[in-house]
Amino acid sequence: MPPRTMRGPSSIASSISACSNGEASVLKLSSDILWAILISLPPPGVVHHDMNAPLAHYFICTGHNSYLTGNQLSSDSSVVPIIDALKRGVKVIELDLWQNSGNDDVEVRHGGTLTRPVDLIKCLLAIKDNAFSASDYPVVITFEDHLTANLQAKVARMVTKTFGAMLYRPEGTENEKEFPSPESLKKKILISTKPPKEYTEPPRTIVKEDSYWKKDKDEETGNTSVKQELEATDKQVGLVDQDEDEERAIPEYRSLIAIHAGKPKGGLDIWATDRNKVRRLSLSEQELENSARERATDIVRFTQKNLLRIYPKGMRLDSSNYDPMLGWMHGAQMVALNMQGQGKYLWIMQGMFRANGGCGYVKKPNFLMDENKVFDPRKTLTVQKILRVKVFMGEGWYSDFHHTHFDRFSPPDFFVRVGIAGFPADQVMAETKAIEDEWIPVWNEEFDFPLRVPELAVLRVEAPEYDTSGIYDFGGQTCLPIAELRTVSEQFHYMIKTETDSNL
Ligand SMILES: [Ca+2]
Ligand SMILES: [Ca+2]
Repeated sequence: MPPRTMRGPSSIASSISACSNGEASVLKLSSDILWAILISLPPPGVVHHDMNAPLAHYFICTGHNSYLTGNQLSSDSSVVPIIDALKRGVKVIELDLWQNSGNDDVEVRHGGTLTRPVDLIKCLLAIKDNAFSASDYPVVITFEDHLTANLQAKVARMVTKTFGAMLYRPEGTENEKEFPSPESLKKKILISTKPPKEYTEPPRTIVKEDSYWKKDKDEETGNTSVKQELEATDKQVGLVDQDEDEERAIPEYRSLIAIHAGKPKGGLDIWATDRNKVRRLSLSEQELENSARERATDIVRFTQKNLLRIYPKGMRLDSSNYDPMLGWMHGAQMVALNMQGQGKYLWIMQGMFRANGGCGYVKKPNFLMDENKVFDPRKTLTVQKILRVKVFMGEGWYSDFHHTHFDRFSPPDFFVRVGIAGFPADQVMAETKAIEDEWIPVWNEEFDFPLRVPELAVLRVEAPEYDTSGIYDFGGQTCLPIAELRTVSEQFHYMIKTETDSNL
């Protein structure tokens, strides 16, 4: 999606393409403060969290419908967004598997929509080649599988052949008491999906595609399709050797699954934990919101051992996003955002995953892992820290943008929005005054942000360009994980390098 420009013929994208590294430094502080920030933010690539805890102890950078190039209804499927995501540190890739029109191969597409497919094998090869470009820590592929047993067998062979020794298969028992650590899974690929046994009785046949809205509701329950499968048996003609292949297919496919997904059956509580096995549960943002009202501590307890994935609700056809904080503050490891979108929630996610060297895994704060005193996100908390941010000056626009990009007849009028994304009580945005007609504005304003949960807080900085019309040009933004910033003096100072390849 090209960046939305507020007005004027020249886009931010074209301004950016003139920059050698694809981003521009548009806000800079003086050289002594530059030094301060260099020692206070660990450099990219330096992993400094303990990586030996089970996977459930980490927030994992997660994409939703990773294969879509644009909106959720009619855009193309392609390996390009998968490769981009992996290069940006996404470590959980979602693929929706469907049979192709010839019923003999597997393709990846957004079922029930007009999105065009891409072959599964291409996706697998793209993942294989790019899985570890951001870090060596493991990549999880979540399959949303709408396949017949024959095709599941085909997927099993394809996955095994493509990844070979890279594929992590749990040893011994199928069910693990806890997940392995990212450290022990370096350079490994993990498959996560529902085990086929749960929904192969009655025999699995061609499944009618759920409509997108229906799918959203039933996506992860695994029991959707049984009724529909029965209804669709008349479409079964053309499948060969169903029974024999099916028997072979199930163990083959099942043995691929490193992380079992699904909801407990038989009316059991979805948040029930089992001492002897761990699993992955997947909920829409809406389902999480609803459940969090009554079950907040149960969710936090669940996520101490099990994995929770949150996905955007079905109404987000434009690939927009939701606030990832709700998931994170309940311990959800895989908060899946549409990576092809834009906007503040994606920026916040990018800010969060700048932590820990940008390796795609951020250790959850200790308070979320305390089994004795389970954290209750609904409780009123006291302020732990006050973050003081001084917005000093900005520089770099003059060389990075055309001189009439912002205002046609005068230099630009930048102001800065600065604030906090995080725990609801910590969320706030403040603004500096606009400095009129200055390419190198000096604001020199200070802001104090009281933080109740500094561990989850992300500093947001945006630099809009003011206009009397009320429609502001985008001048740059950045988000930084506050947990990674160390105090270097009585005051916090930031040299802020913002990115101008996004829109407000
Ligand atoms: Ca102006
Ligand atoms: Ca202006």
